[in-house]
Amino acid sequence: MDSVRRPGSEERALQARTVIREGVMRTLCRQCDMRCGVRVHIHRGRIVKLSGDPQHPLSRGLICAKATAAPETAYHPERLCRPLRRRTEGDFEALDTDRAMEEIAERVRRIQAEDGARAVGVWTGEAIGFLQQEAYARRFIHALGSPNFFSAESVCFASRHMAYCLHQGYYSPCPDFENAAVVLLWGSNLGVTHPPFMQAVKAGRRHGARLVVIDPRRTGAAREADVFLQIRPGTDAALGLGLACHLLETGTYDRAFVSHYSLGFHSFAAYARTFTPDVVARETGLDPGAVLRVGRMLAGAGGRVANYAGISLEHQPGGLATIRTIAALNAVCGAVDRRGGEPWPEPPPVRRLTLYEEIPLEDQTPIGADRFPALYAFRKQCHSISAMDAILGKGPYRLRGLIVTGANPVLTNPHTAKVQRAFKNLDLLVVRDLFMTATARLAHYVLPAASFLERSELHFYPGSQVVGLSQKVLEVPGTTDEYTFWRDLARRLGFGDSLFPWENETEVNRWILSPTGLTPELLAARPEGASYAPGASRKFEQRPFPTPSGKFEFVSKTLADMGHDPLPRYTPPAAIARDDPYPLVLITGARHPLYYHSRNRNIRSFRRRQPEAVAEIHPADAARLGIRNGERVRIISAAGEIQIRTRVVAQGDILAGVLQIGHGWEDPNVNLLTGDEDLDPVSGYPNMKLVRVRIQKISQQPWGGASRR
Ligand SMILES: Nc1nc2c(c(=O)[nH]1)N[C@H]1C(S)=C(S)[C@@H](COP(=O)(O)OP(=O)(O)OC[C@H]3O[C@@H](n4cnc5c(=O)[nH]c(N)nc54)[C@H](O)[C@@H]3O)O[C@H]1N2
Ligand SMILES: Nc1nc2c(c(=O)[nH]1)N[C@H]1C(S)=C(S)[C@@H](COP(=O)(O)OP(=O)(O)OC[C@H]3O[C@@H](n4cnc5c(=O)[nH]c(N)nc54)[C@H](O)[C@@H]3O)O[C@H]1N2
Ligand code: SF4
Ligand SMILES: [Mo]
Repeated sequence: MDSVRRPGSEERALQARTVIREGVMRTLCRQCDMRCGVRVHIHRGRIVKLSGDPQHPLSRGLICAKATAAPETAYHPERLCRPLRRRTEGDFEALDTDRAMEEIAERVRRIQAEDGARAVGVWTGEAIGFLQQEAYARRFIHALGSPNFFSAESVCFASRHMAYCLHQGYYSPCPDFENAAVVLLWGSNLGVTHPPFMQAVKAGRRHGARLVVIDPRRTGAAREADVFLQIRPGTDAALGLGLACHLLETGTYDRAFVSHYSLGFHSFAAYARTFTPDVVARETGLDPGAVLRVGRMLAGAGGRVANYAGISLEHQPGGLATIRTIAALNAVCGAVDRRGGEPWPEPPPVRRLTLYEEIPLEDQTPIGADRFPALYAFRKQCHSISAMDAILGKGPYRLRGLIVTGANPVLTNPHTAKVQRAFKNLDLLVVRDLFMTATARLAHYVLPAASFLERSELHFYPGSQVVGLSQKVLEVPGTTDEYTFWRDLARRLGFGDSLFPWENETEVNRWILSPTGLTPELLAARPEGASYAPGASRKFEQRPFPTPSGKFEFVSKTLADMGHDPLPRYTPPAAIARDDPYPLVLITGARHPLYYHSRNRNIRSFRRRQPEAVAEIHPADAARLGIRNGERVRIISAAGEIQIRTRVVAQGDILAGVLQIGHGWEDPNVNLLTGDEDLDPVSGYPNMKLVRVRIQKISQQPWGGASRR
């Protein structure tokens, strides 16, 4: 986002209305997916600040920097408040909402008449999350008759969700950090990415838990760890199997669990036993003594082991198998559904907004489901990377229209150049956003969206099995919330009254909650949320795992039937040859505490603190290449190139041969370097963490010279 005032954004701070004029409203923060409890302080009809809500069971008063920026975002002078339509000249003109919606409906109708409903898709992003707001979009596109639902989730946690489901039939998004004896963070800097989880880890450590951090970079979490395993990128599966090997060889695994409740243990054990300390050291580059220390910690933990795998493990061509080794290690340790381990969350007994059972559309060829059937089978996600091919006419049929909301795929999807080419090839691109983003600039219509402070939605906390309801705090004329938008479009297309019958979000929430006995009014009075199910451990003793065999499956027949390896197998990262054109390994997207993907770059105080993207580089690599700290360099991959300033980090902060660059910046955009071919064979995930690159000096460019932005 740049600072040029664009049509549609107007000095509109005065028009934004708070629901109360004075006082404090308690709600849930949605600046990230944690949904901490927050207090919104309102003075003379304006939000002045957010503070933490000490009564909230997850966050307990915690609030992070990102949340404090919410008022600045809501009142931002660049915020869109009128729909925009692209003119033939290429620029945008403002129009009223009713007109914009009617034109969009007309263009959807036309594509549908010419090529069928499946030529239209929707794409949702992290900003609206992967629950209720996303479900509106799924419901809409399904009701239209198209299976083509895409979302940022298919490069986010869908892979780990699938990996765990393959073994045990559910995913445990919130390990019991607080009661664990050992916490293992695999490529996850929790203090930055999930602050309330790190708060729970710290509470656990006060009760004696030990912390192991596995990362090629010395992150904030690594600095606090009892053991920091500075692993070679892409080799975590070897470590996971090596730790399982230690438990098997020393007879310290959970024999009762594996013999009564699992399937395929012997095949897995035979394979894991080949990951001897020598093999693990060779693959991972780790000190065998440190790995042995972790093995002993696990052996003595009595199953109170909390594993948390971060996104890096998924953003690799062997990512799904890596997560599977961690799920299997969990079972070998005896951590499955136990206090201090990884609980099996009860799903809330609510109504579903999605229509997959009512309107099965498998016969409509969901995009990517032929190549990555597991992604569709487990997550009902179409493959967002294959969408580009379909738009460019290289899919099973052409995708002609796309409605994007809460996402900025031009910056966040891999292979930006292709995303741009594809989006420019669409007959209809509608983007709903708060700001004129890189993606919105390609749209035919840009619609101003309501921020999280301007809507009310349910949130389910799987760790505590509590449901909370966020409150609408602000109203910004000209914007629409997600529900209102989909309902309006559905009505214009003829299925609104039957499938979007609720008058507003409160009525949707009432319908969703109806089987629970809870109501929106009751939850509004309890900002700390209400329990929907009591917690219980070792539920597998009473009922089967929700897997095809009813057991914990070390070996997956489901995968075998799809033509994949039934065992979680380690694939070593591609070797680097002497004279390799791309001799360095680039990790992209380590999270920054102030930025959220492409968001928050227009928060002035944040921008002052971190004005641009930098390439972290090891001092030995910098010295070898003659690169100084702060020097601008060219980074080149097989997919493209960027220019960026370097940050030569301290010895030990990153492994030699490895670079790191954050994502979400428009210039330089690291996704110009990520390609879309090196995909995980099961999940279809792109490679965003083992990207092979080289660095070139920009000759004679003075340090901090003319190109400083
Ligand atoms: N502030 C902030 N918080 C966020 C986000 C944000 O953008 N900003 N995004 C949110 C979202 S959607 C997500 S998905 C999560 C992601 O949350 P996490 O998964 O916790 O992400 P990070 O810790 O930033 O990133 C990954 C770490 O993995 C390391 N790594 C890279 N390759 C490897 C490898 O091969 N093995 C191992 N062991 N480690 C490796 C990197 O060095 C980095 O430190 O964060 C969420 N929270
Ligand atoms: N290279 C690289 N790329 C990555 C990653 C990486 O690690 N490396 N991580 C990937 C991951 S895990 C994820 S989850 C994706 C995230 O990818 P996206 O979901 O595309 O991420 P955001 O940049 O958060 O896009 C959110 C957009 O929604 C807008 N927005 C904010 N609030 C609202 C709202 O309330 N309503 C609506 N309608 N819009 C709103 C914001 O202005 C922003 O433009 O990025 C992925 N991209
Ligand atoms: S961690 Fe920060 S941004 Fe995320 S919900 Fe909590 S306060 Fe909001
Ligand atoms: Mo994500």
